[in-house]
This record gives sequence, C-alpha cells and structure tokens, in this order.
Amino acid sequence: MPHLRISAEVQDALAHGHPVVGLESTIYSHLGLPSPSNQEALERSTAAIRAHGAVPAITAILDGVPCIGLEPHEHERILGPAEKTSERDISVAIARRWPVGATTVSASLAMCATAGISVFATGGIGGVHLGSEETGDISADLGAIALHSVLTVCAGAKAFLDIPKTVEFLETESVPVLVYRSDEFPMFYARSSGVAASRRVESTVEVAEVLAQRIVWDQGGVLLAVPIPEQDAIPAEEILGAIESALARTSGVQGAAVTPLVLEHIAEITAGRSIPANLALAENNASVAAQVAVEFSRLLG
Ligand code: PSU
Ligand code: MN
Repeated sequence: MPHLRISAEVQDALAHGHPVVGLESTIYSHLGLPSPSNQEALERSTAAIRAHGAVPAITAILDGVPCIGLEPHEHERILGPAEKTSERDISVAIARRWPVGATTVSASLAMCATAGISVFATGGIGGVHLGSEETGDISADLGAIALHSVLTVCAGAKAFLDIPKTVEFLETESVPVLVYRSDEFPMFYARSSGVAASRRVESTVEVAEVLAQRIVWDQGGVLLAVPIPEQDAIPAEEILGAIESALARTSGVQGAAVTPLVLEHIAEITAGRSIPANLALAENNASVAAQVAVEFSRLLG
C-alpha cells in the first residue's frame, strides 16, 4: 500500500469500524474560498460531522506527505496559498515535496479509497464545462467518482458547468446518481436545475444500502446530490446572470485556473452572497454525509 499519514483519531475510528467522513482541502484553501470564510467553512463542516458522531478526515499533501486527518495546528497550512492537487498530481506532489497540496475531489477520493474511507463530502464536484466541445474541459472528478469505491456527497456540480452534460457523463461512466429528497439534480447555489434526477432517495439509510451494494459488486463510487437548504439558496435567475458575467470576464482562461477565478468573480458580482450560500451547502453536505457514514457503519457492524 502506498504511504499515507493517517491521523491517530482517524486510524482508531477505522480500526473500530466507527463512521469517518473524508473532506477535500481545495475548498478551504485560497483556491476555493476567500479568508476568513474558508476557515469558517472548515470549522462548520467538521463540527457538523462530529455532531452526528462521525470523525472528519481532511485530506492534503503536507511537505510531500499525503495526509488524512489533520491536527488542529495544521489547519492554517491549508487555509493559505496552496497548489491545486488533482488525482494526477498526487505522485508529482509527493516526489517534488510540495509544501502544501490542496486536494480536489479526485485526489481526495483516491486517498480515501486507499485508506478505507467510504464516505466523502464536498461542496460541488467538477464536471463538464460549458463549451467543452471546443476546450475538452471535463473534470477528473467524474472519472475518479466512477473509479473509487467511495460515496461523494455534494450540492451538485460547480454552478458554472454544463449540468445536463455532467449528468450525462456520469451515466456514461456508470455512476449511480442519487438525489436527496428532490426530483431534480441540484444546481449548487440553487435547488433546481431543470435536469431530472435519476434516483430520488428519502433517507440516509437508503444511501448507505446502495453504497454497500456498490462495494459488494466492486463497481466504483456513488454520487449523492443534496440540494442547498431552502433558506440559503440563491434564486436561479439571479445566479445564472452572475455566472454569465463571470464567464464573460474569464473567457481567455483555461485549465486548472478556471475554477478559482470564476468563483472569485461570482462572489464579486453577487456582492458576496455566493459565499454564505457556499458555506451553508458545504456544512449541510457534511451533515448528510456523516448521517450516511453512521448508517453505513451500522450496516457493516
Ligand atoms: N466547486 C466549487 N469550488 C471549488 C471546487 C469545486 O464550488 O473550489 C474545486 C473542488 O476541489 C473540485 C475542483 O474537485 O474544484 C475541480 O476542479 P477542476 O474542474 O479543475 O477539475
Ligand atoms: Mn478542468
């Protein structure tokens, strides 16, 4: 097995079959959220996981060491400048001893799978970008969700992606897409996207049962999309306008730099409203993920 530094708390939980929820670190770095909202996101998400009796396990690469479960004094390292680390970058980050590699969904899933963590929570996954016919920009997150036997809990894909194509790609990759208590695939800041959900689920027990079967059949991951809580949502018309302007401003930008820049512009255009919505959905996803992890460990125990 490749070398991973797993914190004592996470190791202990895994050894006893207690619930653990993996978390990425890109969202907490300057690439995902501005300071001090990034620290608030980290605190609220980890607290929500603990409130349900599960152990949070943040993934990151620190001084070239892939880490699962950070000590409190290490949090500030991922809150600052960091190198975006997707699954393909893990080997580079280790070999070149990157000081701080902030893991994306794909890198986190690879690390969770290696450590034996079955439930992971994020804000929004990467997906198929608008105009992908021209640019070919499809996030490695989608392939990683298909490959690794881990549940990903999200509030949909990043808001400025091509949602119908992202859902279509997940079908092509044979990923079960579950939607929590809604008939539509959610659109991150907004609860609906107009894209029909493939499988609606009502309870976290159902999700745990699907995940268990997926693992028995050794078929890879599961995606659970949870709509943002009603009181925190931004109306679709408003957010679509902001996204359109943000994309127009960043039309020359390509590759890994796209997401951080577009998110920054969306925050500016919505006069900061996108940020509290982002924090609320990340916390809500962490909370639902913890409840699934609890049910999942009951099923196995
Ligand atoms: N969604 C957001 N903010 C983010 C991301 C997603 O609203 O910062 C990050 C996640 O870490 C995700 C990554 O895994 O962007 C995907 O990047 P790309 O599209 O370059 O694969
Ligand atoms: Mn990309």
